[in-house]
Amino acid sequence: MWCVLNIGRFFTLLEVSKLTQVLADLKDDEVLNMINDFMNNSPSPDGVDKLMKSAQEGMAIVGDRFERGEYFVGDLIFAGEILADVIDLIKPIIGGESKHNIKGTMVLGTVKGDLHDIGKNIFRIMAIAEGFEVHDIGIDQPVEAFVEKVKEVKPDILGMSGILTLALNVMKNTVDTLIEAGLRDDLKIIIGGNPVNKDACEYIGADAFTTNAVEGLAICNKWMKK
Ligand code: B12
Repeated sequence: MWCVLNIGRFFTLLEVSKLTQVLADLKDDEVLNMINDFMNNSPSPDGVDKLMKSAQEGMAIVGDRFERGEYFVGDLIFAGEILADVIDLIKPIIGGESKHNIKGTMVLGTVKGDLHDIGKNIFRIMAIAEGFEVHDIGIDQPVEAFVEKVKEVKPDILGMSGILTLALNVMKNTVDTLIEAGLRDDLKIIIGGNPVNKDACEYIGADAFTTNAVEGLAICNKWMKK
């Protein structure tokens, strides 16, 4: 009941689990057909949130199959391409024109050693649509690149993305270097991606963490109201 009511007109519980499954099975045509149907049926914000979560669950299954040796790197690449196509299709409802008044400024990037950028890009699209000025420095970015950009832009928020476990140490080094450079005090830091959690957040010295772009945006919005 809960799912059917909250998910929007078309995207029922059944379709959500089906999306997870067809994405996990790398059935690109079926995934894109489902997304087109979704877009043609007045999607609600809640529906978009559920879609995103089920896509993430599908990708987690792809990752599990890769770990078990059932999928190979080529399958990871293909899964990434399918998800990128999904993001393109839903961009009109998760993104759009930036709001007229800039709500805040943000530096964003994926840390050194990590090439994953789909999650970061989703967050960027949403943050821009929400009225943030986002300086996305890209993937595989060393500590110095973050520090230099923070020095240059003086953002309200720094967002670091990392999907590999190794990203956590790079995030910590970045925060430590920002402290040494005297750039930490006026900066809010949020970390996002698969391996982040409360312990990692404390270890890194970030202000917040999330594995969900919608939640991340809500946190950033709250910071800008204070
Ligand atoms: C697709 C994929 C790839 C693609 C990425 C394509 C791309 N352009 O991003 C490619 C093929 C490049 C790839 C490569 C590799 N991958 Co890979 N990959 C994945 C996979 C299947 C999906 C990742 C994804 O897009 N998820 C969907 C997005 C939407 O979710 P997300 O990233 O978590 O983002 C959401 C939130 O976290 C949040 N968010 C993300 N960033 C930020 C930032 C901020 C500031 C905020 C607020 C929020 C936020 O918003 C998003 C939306 O809600 C994952 C499995 C998984 N469980 O995630 C493995 C996975 C991450 N990969 C893995 C591995 C091992 C690799 C390789 C080492 C494989 C190899 N042998 O070459 C390489 C490493 C390359 C490198 N140096 O980075 C492992 C990582 C293991 C680990 N613990 O470190 C995983 C977990 C698979 C597994 N289970 O083994 N991969």
